[in-house]
Amino acid sequence: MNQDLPRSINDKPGLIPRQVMPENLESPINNVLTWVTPNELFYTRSHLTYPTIDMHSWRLSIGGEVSRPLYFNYEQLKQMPQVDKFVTIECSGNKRAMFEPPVPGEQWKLGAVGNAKWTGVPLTFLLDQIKPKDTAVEIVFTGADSGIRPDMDTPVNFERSLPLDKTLLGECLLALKMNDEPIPYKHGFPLRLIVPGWYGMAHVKWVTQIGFVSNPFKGPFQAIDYVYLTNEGDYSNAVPVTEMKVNSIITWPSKGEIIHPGQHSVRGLAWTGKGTISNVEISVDNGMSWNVAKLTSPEHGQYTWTFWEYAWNITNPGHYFVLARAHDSNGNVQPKAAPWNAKGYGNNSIHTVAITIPQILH
Ligand SMILES: Nc1nc2c(c(=O)[nH]1)N[C@H]1C(S)=C(S)[C@@H](COP(=O)(O)O)O[C@H]1N2
Ligand SMILES: [Mo]
Repeated sequence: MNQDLPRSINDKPGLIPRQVMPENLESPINNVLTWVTPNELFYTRSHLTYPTIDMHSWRLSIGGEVSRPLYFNYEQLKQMPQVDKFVTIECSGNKRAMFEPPVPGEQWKLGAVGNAKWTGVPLTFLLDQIKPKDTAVEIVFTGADSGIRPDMDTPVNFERSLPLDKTLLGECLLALKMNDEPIPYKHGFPLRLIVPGWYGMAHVKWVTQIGFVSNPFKGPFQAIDYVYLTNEGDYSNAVPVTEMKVNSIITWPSKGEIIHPGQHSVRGLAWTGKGTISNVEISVDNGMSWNVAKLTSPEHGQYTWTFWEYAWNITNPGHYFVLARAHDSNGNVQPKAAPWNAKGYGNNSIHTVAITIPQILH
């Protein structure tokens, strides 16, 4: 291309505010070009004001329905065996802004998702030192952040439970590091739970308490939020939000891009909760025909996203719809339209990007 061609304008990198108080920031996903999301470009999702962390008195307690509670300080946790895990975390509200009809809540577009290397103590290393009573049915993880929810009068902490499922707990980490740095304050310093394969809400930040409980946990971040509701306010068929669904996004081109004829590479990311990404297909004719993309990540194991790429030779000017559709190893595939739900979770609809190939005659 030898002529002076108008350049397509993309956003400058930087987090995108979706709510100021509490702070919710979206990742500029089209401009994050690395497989590991840099900490400063990782999205932030917080329900309450940031906690005060006093490292002099800080400790992790493990108690509840146990024969004897245990306490650990930060130094003790650092001395324990450490494991690295690359884990992609997607907020279940990611792509909420694309639900039709619109739903209330943070209007996340594509960037409430990131991939990081988490380093910490395997959860079972700690749980193995505990004797839960036979009455225990779940484990509740409590974050140090607390505040008033619009729908409740008294302050609550951010708390979530996990079932006593050996396989699931065996994958979990209590992370002390994110991408080789102490976990940044906004991402849960000094300790955060990592639940590989689950949507973001399970990965409790600022963890200070782990409690075995004898009844299914019904805290507001478990029983009011993070449930799929087919009808607004009707909890009779509420289904809890757990594992991530198979999903993908096109990171290039971005929406509205002007592209000139020639050889181009459509690029993006794909991930799933359970299993691995087996295949990503791209359509450049609004879904009439599909082409297989190449998976190009340094590794594509479980729990992390994969890069994909598709070589597109553009010859004809016009308006195009570019679509990406990911499949996982459990036979799941992204739907044309994810089931609408009142709180706007789990939107894994096929991502469509409209672009223009201009006709410029010189
Ligand atoms: N203590 C605490 N943990 C939390 C939250 C929170 O508000 N408080 N938000 C959850 C949600 S909904 C998501 S998507 C992730 C976001 O993690 P990040 O801010 O590090 O991206 O943290 C989860 N853990
Ligand atoms: Mo979330």
